[in-house]
Amino acid sequence: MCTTCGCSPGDAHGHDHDHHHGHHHEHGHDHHHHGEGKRTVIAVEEDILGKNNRLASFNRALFKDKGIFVLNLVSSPGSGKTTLLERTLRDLAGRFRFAVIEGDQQTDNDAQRIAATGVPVRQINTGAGCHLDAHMVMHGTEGFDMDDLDVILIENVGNLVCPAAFDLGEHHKVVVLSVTEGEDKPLKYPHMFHNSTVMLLNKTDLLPHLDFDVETCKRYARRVSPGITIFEVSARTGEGMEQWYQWLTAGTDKP
Ligand SMILES: Nc1nc2c(ncn2[C@@H]2O[C@H](COP(=O)(O)OP(=O)(O)OP(=O)(O)O)[C@@H](O)[C@H]2O)c(=O)[nH]1
Ligand SMILES: [Mg+2]
Repeated sequence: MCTTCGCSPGDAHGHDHDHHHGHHHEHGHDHHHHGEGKRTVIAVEEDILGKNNRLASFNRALFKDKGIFVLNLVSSPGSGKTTLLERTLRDLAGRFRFAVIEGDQQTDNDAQRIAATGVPVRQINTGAGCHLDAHMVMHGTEGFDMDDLDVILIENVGNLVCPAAFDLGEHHKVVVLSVTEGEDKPLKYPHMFHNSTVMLLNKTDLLPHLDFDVETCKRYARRVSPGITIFEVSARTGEGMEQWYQWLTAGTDKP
């Protein structure tokens, strides 16, 4: 069980796709019928997310004030977030002033990989935590010269569940799904895909070795998130990255 984000056994039974929109209120009603213990869990969850949302608003105001475009990359572990970042930073070096915030439970491996591109980076280790929250990101930005940045890229902890619930003050969540994970992930983890503006379908260079059906995956993603923008990319070969760069570039225009 996740102890840091309020995930509770009470969350595990079925809810409709929209349950993350105001679901805490609905839970409250539900659990009146089931006893005091669950109401306490709901109260803690409301409190944690409420506090996070206030800090996210603070971050959002800061990013707006400084004119910085901020993306929150989310995915399961190993989908290729850091590899995508490395290539993006190298390919767009000179076009934008970037900074990166790296979230992992342990190690600064990813921060070291980003530092090798020459971009300022802060590593946040969440320990037992399964996601970044707005407070961590607030501190993560402290070492940056915020007057000297165009784009902040946040790599969240590899986890397709909890980061969906935590607003960091970013402009968009970008979900990375690699073709080795199976087409059905958008249906199994709908909140993450529903909350993301873009899906990067990564590792397309591996498609010849797999029976992954790209069109089925895209259909599933659009079922849970009708407006989602999908780019098929390979962070390994660079194929398809240009469309992603165009989308990113468009977002930097008056963020
Ligand atoms: N073939 C192939 N491998 C890739 C691609 N992108 C990433 N990888 C490999 O996938 C593995 C994981 O990549 P990372 O970039 O570390 O993934 P991540 O999402 O940052 O992982 P965590 O931070 O641990 O969640 C590495 O071995 C990468 O080399 C790709 O487009 N094609
Ligand atoms: Mg990584």
